[in-house]
Amino acid sequence: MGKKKNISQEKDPGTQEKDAEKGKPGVRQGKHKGVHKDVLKGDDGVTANRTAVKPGSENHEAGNREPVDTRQYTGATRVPDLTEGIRAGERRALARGITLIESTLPEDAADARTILRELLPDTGKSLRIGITGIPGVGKSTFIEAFGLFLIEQGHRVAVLAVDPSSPFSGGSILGDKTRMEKLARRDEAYIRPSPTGGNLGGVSRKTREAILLCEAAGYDIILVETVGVGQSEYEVASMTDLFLVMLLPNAGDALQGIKRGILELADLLVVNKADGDTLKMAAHARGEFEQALHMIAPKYPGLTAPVLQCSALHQTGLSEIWQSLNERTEELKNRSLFAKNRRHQMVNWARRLADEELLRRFWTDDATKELFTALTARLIAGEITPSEAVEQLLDRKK
Ligand SMILES: Nc1nc2c(ncn2[C@@H]2O[C@H](COP(=O)(O)OP(=O)(O)OP(=O)(O)O)[C@@H](O)[C@H]2O)c(=O)[nH]1
Ligand SMILES: [Mg+2]
Repeated sequence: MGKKKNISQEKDPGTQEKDAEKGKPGVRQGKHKGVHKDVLKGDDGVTANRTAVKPGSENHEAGNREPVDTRQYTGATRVPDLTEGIRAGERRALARGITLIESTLPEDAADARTILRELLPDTGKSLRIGITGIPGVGKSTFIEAFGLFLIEQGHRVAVLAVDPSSPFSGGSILGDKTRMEKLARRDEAYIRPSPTGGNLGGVSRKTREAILLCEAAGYDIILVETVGVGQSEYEVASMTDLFLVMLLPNAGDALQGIKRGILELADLLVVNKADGDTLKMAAHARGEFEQALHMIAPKYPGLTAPVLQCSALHQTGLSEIWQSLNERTEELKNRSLFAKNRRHQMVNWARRLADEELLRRFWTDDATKELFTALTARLIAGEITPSEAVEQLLDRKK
């Protein structure tokens, strides 16, 4: 572990978040550095005092934190009770387990790893569905309607989100908890706000691990929502079995600014708001999207994604969507693509974690930091080129 620098002062959470957004490497400051407390509505519906990790503080700075006593929210009982509670489907245990995963304190990280390892045999049994679409397309309305529909079919549904732009208070899914009121009230549903880690990699990791815990807790359908900021759709597509892209019924605007790459990842396209004045438009849009899909490479050769329409508001078209997702799943399983996709996802993810850990270790190494400072001075003085600096940095030659 390298020398630690005090960069950010202890501030009110709002300021800390702003700094994190600006990309300042917020590092230790007294006992709570890198961490702030906030009061959140717990997943069990109880307002709990949660210690939250400051957004944007993982990655390179991950090792630069002193432990903060987290037992106030994770409970004095740790690993064995939590694993058992999660396995028994206790919401409170699940919420605490995920909170542990989201923490970046070293002691919590060790516990989180143990829990994940213990629960590994209980994971993997769900259908993981990613949902994306531009703001206002109706994702939240859809998830509430579809979630309730799935519960009626006898399923247990967990809703997670990857939304790196969502800070503590204003995150879409956090607000959605009130919008998904009916779903949130059901025992068969579990809705978790987007993790608060500011960078996409961090949010992605936490969501991936949260999926596993939800599976161990018996949720057999996991819905992962993303509004599609930056690369987040790719992240969600790379952690789910099926990827659903929601679209607005304005056909004229053919692709609605949707990235072409996103359509290539889609297992199903759904034109929402097929109701009232926009019903006709939706039907027309559906045709247009079908045509558009023929011009792009499908996610799996020979398996063009279907295009359906629905009204999340009036709960129509939901059973067709569910049927289509089931048919797609069957098809993928018949072609052995379902398991293959998961294997790929797992291996790619392990590789990415390795990449991140290597970078972190590299940049927190004292000798590297020292040499980099020296090289920076020489760079600025025009004595060496950037590539020479890199060569020296990697070979550690002065
Ligand atoms: N007519 C109609 N309106 C809908 C439908 N689905 C959603 N809406 C409305 O569209 C608006 C946006 O819906 P949301 O569910 O909040 O959309 P979202 O995609 O979650 O939006 P963000 O969270 O901002 O990304 C709301 O006013 C909804 O009532 C639908 O099927 N038909
Ligand atoms: Mg929403």
